[in-house]
Amino acid sequence: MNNKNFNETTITKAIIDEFFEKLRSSIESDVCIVGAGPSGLVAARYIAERGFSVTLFERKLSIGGGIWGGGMMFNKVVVQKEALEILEDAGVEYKEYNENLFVCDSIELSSALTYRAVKAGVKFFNLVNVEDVIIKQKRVCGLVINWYPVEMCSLSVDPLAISCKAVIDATGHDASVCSIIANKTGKLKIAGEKNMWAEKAEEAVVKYTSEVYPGLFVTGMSVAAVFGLPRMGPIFGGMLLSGRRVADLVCEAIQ
Ligand code: 48H
Repeated sequence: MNNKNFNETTITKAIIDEFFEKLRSSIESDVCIVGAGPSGLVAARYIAERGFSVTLFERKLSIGGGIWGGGMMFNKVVVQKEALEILEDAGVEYKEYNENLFVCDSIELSSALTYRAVKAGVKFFNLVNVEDVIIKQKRVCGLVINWYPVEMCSLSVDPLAISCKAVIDATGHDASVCSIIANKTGKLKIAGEKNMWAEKAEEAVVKYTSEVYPGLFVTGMSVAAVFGLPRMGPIFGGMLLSGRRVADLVCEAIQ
């Protein structure tokens, strides 16, 4: 049987054609987000829903960052009352634990946040590492990207570059993008995350979500790293609220 519409090479062409169309249309975006953990996923969805083009780079194979593991691999996620609206908006079910704390399933949360972002039009690139930024006239205006396996194998392969109006560092504890700017420009200081204090940390991580260098915004655990805030442990409301807050700030800045 010779069916040109359904054979191995046609399948290959379908993947290549569609992937390169997605990549080509992401070379210039409104917003680039680095890191697909809870804060990055929430930010991506809410920005895309307001009509901006959003490209999200995640260096791991899986999307969801630290959500999957819950606390110490017990795959349940705790969220405080203030963040329930975001769970409801994503269609995530939760159970009341006490009047302040609610529990949901980490698998459901990762999947739902990812699905909502995809449906909002966010273009995802997993296995892609952001290794540098473009700065012109003292403003971040793009990212330098490469396949993460290139870095893992220490291969000497030059990266590619893409441009955008705003970058969000949602890289978690690493604050990867902010660290690059701190190291290369000396214009940003990384204070370093402090010891655990859940209630204080949850409030502070939302409060300090902000633009930390022209064109560069920070959300999630990266906020704690940049501003020297305490960590909160396995409670995720602050991550969700920080993602929603950074979406508001970015939309206001680029509109
Ligand atoms: C591409 C990158 C790069 C890079 C990193 O860690 P995350 O889940 O991030 P947040 O901030 O949304 O959520 C933090 C939360 O998961 C957590 O760890 C908490 C609440 N901890 C509290 C505590 O006390 O420990 O996701 C960040 C993502 C990861 O998937 C990385 O792989 C990815 O960013 N990433 N992607 N290029 N240079 N650096």
